[in-house]
Amino acid sequence: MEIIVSFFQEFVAKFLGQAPLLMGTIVFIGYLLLGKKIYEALSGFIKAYVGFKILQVGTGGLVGTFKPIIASLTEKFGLSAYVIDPYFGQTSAQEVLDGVNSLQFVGYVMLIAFVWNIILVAMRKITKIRTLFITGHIMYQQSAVLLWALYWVLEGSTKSPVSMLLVVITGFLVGTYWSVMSNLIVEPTQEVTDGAGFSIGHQQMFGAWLSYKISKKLGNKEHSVDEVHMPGWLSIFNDNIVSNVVLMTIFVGTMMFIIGPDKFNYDTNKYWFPSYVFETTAYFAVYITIILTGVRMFVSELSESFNGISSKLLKGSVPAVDCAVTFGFSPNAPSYGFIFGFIGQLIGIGLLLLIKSPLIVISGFIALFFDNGTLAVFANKSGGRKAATIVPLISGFIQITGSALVLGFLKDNPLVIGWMGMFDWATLWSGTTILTNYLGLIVPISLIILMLIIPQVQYKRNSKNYFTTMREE
Ligand code: ASC
Repeated sequence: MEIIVSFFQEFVAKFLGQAPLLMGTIVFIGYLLLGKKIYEALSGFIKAYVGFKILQVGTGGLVGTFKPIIASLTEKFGLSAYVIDPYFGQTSAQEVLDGVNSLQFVGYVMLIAFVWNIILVAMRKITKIRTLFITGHIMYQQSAVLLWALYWVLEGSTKSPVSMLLVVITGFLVGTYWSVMSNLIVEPTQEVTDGAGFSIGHQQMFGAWLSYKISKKLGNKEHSVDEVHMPGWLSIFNDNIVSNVVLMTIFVGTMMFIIGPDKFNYDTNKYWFPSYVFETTAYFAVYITIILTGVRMFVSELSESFNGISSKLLKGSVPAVDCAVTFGFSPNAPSYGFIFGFIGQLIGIGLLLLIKSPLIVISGFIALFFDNGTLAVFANKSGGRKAATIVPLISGFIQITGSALVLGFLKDNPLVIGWMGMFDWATLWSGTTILTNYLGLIVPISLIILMLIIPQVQYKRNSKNYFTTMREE
């Protein structure tokens, strides 16, 4: 077992966790299955690889530029607290599990979950699961955080290593979540991406589905955030570069002025503070444009070549990939998500301060932007601008309050510095952890069974297109 797990961990770290390599390989195999020449398949590999790398340059740039600004803002107000950010969640999990000699069990959880996902897809005639979750870094994060949370509420007081029973149940739980939730979001993702042939494998699959569904009632999808046709001089906002830069200059620029010039490490020989602020906020549009370029490149390869896999190898199956890929289909929605998500989070933080909550939770950029940005993309598709405003506002509030609730059960270990904070983690997993604290292992076990019913209901409702077009009628 040890050897299998260490081999698998290596496979995750160096292959599954390296999205460009993984995507390139999938494209390569897909093209070969479609009967293309080897040099055509190779050219597809290169474009998918480079396309995904470009996407990562964009997302990495956004995180690198804006994360420190959010951090300085909270520092300015003397808020030191738990941070909701996937890497803060992951670090807490690693530290706590390492403290009880159990870090290696994260690999076991991930292996069980991955194999379980493959089995569910292989048996898709019965299980109705079509999606293979392949976002490697998220697979690790989620396995680690869930193992930590369930361990702490069930076995934490023993201070002994995680029990094998819990490792196995967590593995099945995580694998069921990957399979069921990425499968749930197939149809909405097909609508959002105009049938690009992939699904989302990330931290807000349930949230994005919910967002897509309730947004139908919240607004009009014809009034898209990407087609704002303003009259007169306002028509400059019709361009997503202009609107992103203006919005971010007002919003993030204000934050930077509040933080003050002395807190920024910029070259005063090259910049006045306002020109530095403008350059920083303009980077938002720069990175969004980079993301769009990368997404277009890799999606066009993936959607064509995956036909080879879904027609020859795993009939009617789709890969579930990083949420940032959807940003390429709605360039304005992520900024709506970020801005209104931030306001929602501020209201949440305000509430915690007001009720003198024993613990304060503060925003991290990744949850703020990637999570709410994704929810806004799905909201916009079914409910336009109005939904893309309301959904992130509510989601931001939930991210703070839901995370504060679960941290109340986990904070007694001094190694804990934060929680994931993404929508599914502030709702589904926060709730599961709290219920497990009171009711025990029966909660995760029941959740596995309950989740597996969802694809059956989906299939009943849409059996005609379920394994073919994957689009709602
Ligand atoms: C996460 C996480 C990241 C980002 C990235 C968004 O949850 O761990 O690195 O979101 O996947 O593209």
